[in-house]
Amino acid sequence: MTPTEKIWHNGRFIRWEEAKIHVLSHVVNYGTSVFEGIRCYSTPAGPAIFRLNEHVRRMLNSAKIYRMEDIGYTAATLAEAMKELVRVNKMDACYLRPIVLRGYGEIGVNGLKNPIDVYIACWEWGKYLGDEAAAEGVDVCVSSWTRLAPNTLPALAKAGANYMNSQLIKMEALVNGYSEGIALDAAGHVCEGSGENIFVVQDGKILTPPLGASVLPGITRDSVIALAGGLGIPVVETIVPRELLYIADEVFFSGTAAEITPIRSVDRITVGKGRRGPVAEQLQKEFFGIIHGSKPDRFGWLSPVHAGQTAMAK
Ligand code: PPE
Repeated sequence: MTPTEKIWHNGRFIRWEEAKIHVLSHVVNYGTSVFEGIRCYSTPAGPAIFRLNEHVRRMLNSAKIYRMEDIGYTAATLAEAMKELVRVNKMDACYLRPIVLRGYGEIGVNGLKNPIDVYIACWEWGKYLGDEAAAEGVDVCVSSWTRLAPNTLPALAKAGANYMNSQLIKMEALVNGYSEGIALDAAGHVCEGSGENIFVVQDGKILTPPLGASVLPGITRDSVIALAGGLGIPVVETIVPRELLYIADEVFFSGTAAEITPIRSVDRITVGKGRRGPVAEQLQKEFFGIIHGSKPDRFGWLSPVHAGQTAMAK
């Protein structure tokens, strides 16, 4: 990671190096954080943040689930802060990481009396699953770890602590020579990757596990569903059995970091033709077209960073 100049902290900009917290902060000891991952893309009309308002809303929802009802900043303030951060750091394309955490004060499990701190950082982040992944597809495994069971850690919240489970999935996959792991939910059905939602294509239909199957309500997932609708490809949110991964025509991931990444094998079983399939390719074309400004932003997904910057491709 290459540092940028500034980080937003509780309403003001501080130097990257200054963004430090005490070791006895609640978040360090008990994992008390909720966060987002957002991409800002370079378009011919200037930098634009992808689905900014949806990400801010999800972060506030995550905070609410953890009884952080009032984090001290409105959705509008946070959205504006993110645009300002991109401007202040003179970035064109970057990844934004807003994080809300319980800071230093009391010690003990109850965090309600600890101060809430809000930070937003940004930096340049390249391809999440490797440079060739979008075109070639990745080799993944089904994890031996189960995703968060219902009513344990709430999956609709994007909380730091959830990523302890993600880390187990990811490390196991990497150590065994895969790019990523797919976790099953507590009932043994397909859930999601360590940092991606998952889609299966069969007979011209797209299937994806429903909210409630312990998946994160992915914003790229939502975008894929919208794009598929536009292409006339039916999407069904339904239980996906593990073995469907092996016999599907196509399987692919979606996520802010991973964007749309085809999966070419699962557990060393070739998926479809063992390379990016036509549905993933069509969806990528639509997705990359919009984010790079070569196709009209017909869903209003891009928030321009600079004032007066309007002309996305029409
Ligand atoms: N599931 C999980 C568990 C997840 O972490 C992500 C995003 C998604 C689904 C996709 O959600 P969305 O980004 O809203 O489409 N993972 C983020 C974290 C990556 C990281 O390693 O850090 C991301 O893609 O930014």
